[in-house]
Parts: sequence; C-alpha cells; structure tokens
Amino acid sequence: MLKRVRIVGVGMTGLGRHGLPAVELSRQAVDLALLDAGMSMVDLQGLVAVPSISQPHFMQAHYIGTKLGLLPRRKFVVRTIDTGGAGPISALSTAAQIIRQEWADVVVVVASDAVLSLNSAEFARRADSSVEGSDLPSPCIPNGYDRVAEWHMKAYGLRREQLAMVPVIESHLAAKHPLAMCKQPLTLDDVLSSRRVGNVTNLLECARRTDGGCALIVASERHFKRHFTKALNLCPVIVSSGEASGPIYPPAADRITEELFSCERATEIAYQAAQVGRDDIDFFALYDCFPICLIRALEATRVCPVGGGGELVESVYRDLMRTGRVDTKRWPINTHGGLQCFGAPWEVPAMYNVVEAVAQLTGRAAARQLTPKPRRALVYGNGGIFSASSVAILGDGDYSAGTHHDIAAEE
Ligand code: MLC
Repeated sequence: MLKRVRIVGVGMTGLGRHGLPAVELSRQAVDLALLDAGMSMVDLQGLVAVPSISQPHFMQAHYIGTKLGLLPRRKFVVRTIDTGGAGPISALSTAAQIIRQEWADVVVVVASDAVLSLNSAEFARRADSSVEGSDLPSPCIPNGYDRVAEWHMKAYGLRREQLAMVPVIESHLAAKHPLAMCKQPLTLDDVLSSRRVGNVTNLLECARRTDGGCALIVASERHFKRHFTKALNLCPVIVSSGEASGPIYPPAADRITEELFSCERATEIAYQAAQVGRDDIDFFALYDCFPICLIRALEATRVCPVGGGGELVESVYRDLMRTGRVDTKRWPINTHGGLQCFGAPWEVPAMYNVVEAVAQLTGRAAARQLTPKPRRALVYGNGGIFSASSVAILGDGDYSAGTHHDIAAEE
C-alpha cells in the first residue's frame, strides 16, 4: 500500500517589493509554515527547493538548507528541482516520493524570489537569458507565449478579446484575497488599452513581477499523527502527480503543433494514478502566466473541450458583466487570482496554487470559499514556455466525514 502523505503546514510572506534577499523570504516562509504545522526546525528531515533568478546559487536547496541552519544533520535529504514554474509542483511530488521511499518523514518544500527588487532592465536581462538561443524578441518570455497565443488563435479560432477577458475574470477573484497584488477588478478596456508587450499580449496580461516566499510542510500521515496535534482534516492528502516536458522555447510559428504541449499528458498521468477524472475535481489551480497558458490548461485538464477555452472564458466573462460576480460553479478556478492578478515571483507562483487549493480543501478560503467545500483539487505548474508541466491531485483526506476516500492514498 502507498504511504499516505499530507500537506501539514503552509506559510507565505506578503507580496510586493521587500528589498530582502530571496533566502530571507524563504526563511520567513519556512518559519510561518512550521508554525502552521505546529512544528519546529528540528522536526524537518528534508528540504526541496526551486532556483531563484534574483539570487541564483549552485545547489539552491543546499544553499537554503545551510543558511537556515538545517545542515549538517545526520538524517536530512536535500534536493533542488529545476522545472521552471512547474518547480513547486514537481517539488511537492518529489517530497511525497522522498517520504514514500522512507528517506524522511517530514520534508519542507520552499520557493522564494525577489524579482521586483531587481530593476526592470536587470530583470529583463535575466529573464531573456533563460531562453538564450531562441529567435524571440525581448521581452522573450512574453513574446514566446504571444507566439503560441497567435498560433492557437489561428488553429482554434480563439479571439484577441477572449485572451484579455482572462485577467478581467481573475482580477474579480483576486479582489477578494487580502494578499493579492491586484486590489481592484479590471475592465476589458483596462486590459486592451494597457501597454502592448507582444502582438496579442498587453501588460495587464503578463505574470505580475513581485518578491515573495512560500513554504509547504509535507509529512507522512503516520508520523504526523504520532508526533503532532494538528487536526488531519486541515491537512490535505497528496493523492497523485504527473509530469511531462516540452522544448525550452517554442519553434517558429509555422512549426508549432500540438506536440509542443505537455499539460495534457501530465494531467492524464495524474488522473490515472488517482483513478479519477475531470468530474471528480472540484477546484482547479491552473498556471496562468499569460492568458494562453490558462486557456491551454482549461483544455488540457478537460475543464472544456480542446479549442473551447476561449468560448468558456467569454461566457464566464459575459455572465460576470451581467451579474457582477464570477460564477464559481462554472469557474471553480484560481480563486486567488493567479499569476496575472495575485502575483508571480518567478518560479514561486505554483506554490500559491497549492496554498489556495489547501485553503479551499480545508474550508479556510474565507470570502473565496467554494461551496460545497471541494473534496479534490488539481494543481498545475508550467515551466519555461510550455517547457515543463507538473500536475498534482490533492484530496481533502477528511475520511472521518465518511463521504468518500482517495483510492490512491491508502496506507
Ligand atoms: C505589471 N504591472 C501590472 C501587471 N504587470 N499591473 C497589473 N497587472 C499585471 N499583470 C504593473 C507593474 O506593477 C508596474 O506598476 C507597471 O505595470 C510596469 O510593470 P513592470 O514589470 O515594472 O514593467 P517593465 O519592467 O517595463 O516590464 C514589463 C514586462 C515585465 C511585461 C516586460 O513585467 C515582464 O516581463 N513580465 C512577465 C514576467 C515573466 O515573464 N514571468 C515568467 C512567466 S513564465 P508600477 O505602479 O510599479 O509602475 C512562467 C514560467 C516559468 O511563469 O518557468 O517561469
């Protein structure tokens, strides 16, 4: 039987310009996550971290572990995961594997960066260098997604306005989150009249640069129950995960095909491993660094049919314009606002997908809480320019309620 692994603590710093090194943001996030779990530093037996672009270090996780005073320690395992923005979900699944292999019982997953504390030119230089060798004009990453968005428009009839409706919907959701960077709902006109960054991409459709740190404490259920007192119904189960990959940057527009994309396969693996399907998922936290990334994710996770992402976005948007609220029955997605409206510290933001999923699954999402409380969530991280996809299925693990159980999570 598979060892049951739970997310027992979450911690995150605020967003914005902190003027602190990324490792300090990691330290703050880890302290908060330990507090949430009812643990202290001595309880940790492993650390998985993702790279930072503002403060890159050889063996980033070892650097963080050393700076946090976690090393040297006899029983301790450390690993850096580099799948770009997919990193936090890959790291979560790595932490679960480390626990299932019995190398450790408690592992902290941590990500932090300080990209708002870099000036615009320096951020652009570093971000552009991540796709060195491509033919993309600067800013390379927004232009890479822009190329894919134009391809998708031609291939499936997606319209320019439908892309721009994504941040409008997400801004309405973000406005309900006290930590989100976007405080006020945006209008379609705000988005379409904001500075043009690519042919079909404007400023308000870009992942929003910020500093921030976030940590998740992952533990074996058996160990946690034995040594700690936090109620298990506040600790979602990691049910399954899946991963797949694409090239580091997209080919020329006339050579893009469906082969480029990997979220479909990552999702399929995760669904199959959990023995669930789209209809079993009540909340989706989907990577959305640019609108096209979210639209592809809606299609890959089967929230809507292939080519149907634009139509779904438009109908939710039209409904929002009519009623003044996002219908979360039809759009149980990114209730925190996603990368465009919550905030995006480089490789950190998929951590926020997990944090929001934990909040929803444990009924602690305050004004954003979906009703009825979701039982299962799908979290997705995307790295590079559709270069890495990592998906995980989380369950509320509230077996005491006797309403369901997570098949792949039996101990
Ligand atoms: C920026 N602003 C926004 C916003 N984005 N406001 C609302 N919503 C958004 N989505 C605001 C800023 O807060 C700032 O406000 C002003 O617009 C200018 O933004 P800037 O970033 O300071 O401008 P500039 O340096 O000129 O750069 C613009 C940009 C850059 C679009 C080129 O922001 C950028 O590259 N963004 C994308 C970042 C990125 O690529 N992330 C990785 C995504 S890929 P004020 O008030 O301060 O002036 C991914 C996968 C992976 O996620 O692996 O990483």
